[in-house]
Amino acid sequence: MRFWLLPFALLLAATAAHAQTSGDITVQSAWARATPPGADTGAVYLTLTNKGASDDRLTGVETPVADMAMLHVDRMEKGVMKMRELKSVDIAPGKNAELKPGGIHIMLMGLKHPLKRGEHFSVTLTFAHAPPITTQVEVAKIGAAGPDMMQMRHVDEMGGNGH
Ligand SMILES: [Cu+2]
Repeated sequence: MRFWLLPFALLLAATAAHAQTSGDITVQSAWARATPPGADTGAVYLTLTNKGASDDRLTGVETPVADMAMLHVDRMEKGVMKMRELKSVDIAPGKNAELKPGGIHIMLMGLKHPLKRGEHFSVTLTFAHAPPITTQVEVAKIGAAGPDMMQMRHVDEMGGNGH
């Protein structure tokens, strides 16, 4: 019994570390790309879920690793990818708001040190209604399309060969 319970408990602990709930909002899968030496900007991606019955919004982000964190969205303008600042990100009731490459992201400006693969750092998210959430961001490799774990799953689906 002991031998069966131990891995199960570890699995639960790992799962809990990657999802945080505050009020009706849950944040999970927070990750960032590693940054090359000398870069002073980075981006954080994560998924927000609203389990409540009313609208909420992500309104602000703070992190100790950068001077400033802003909400940005990528969009094409005359064939050029540009980033626009967002005041907030809507999280509709019963829905996910996914911050991911090529879309909405948390822009880190004035990085205090490069983000290294395998490291973790904290971000604090503030919302229009839910109390603030502080979560850990996992740093994936430079140019990653997703967190390291998702990356592995992706490779599996592609039949074992990467990109
Ligand atoms: Cu940006």
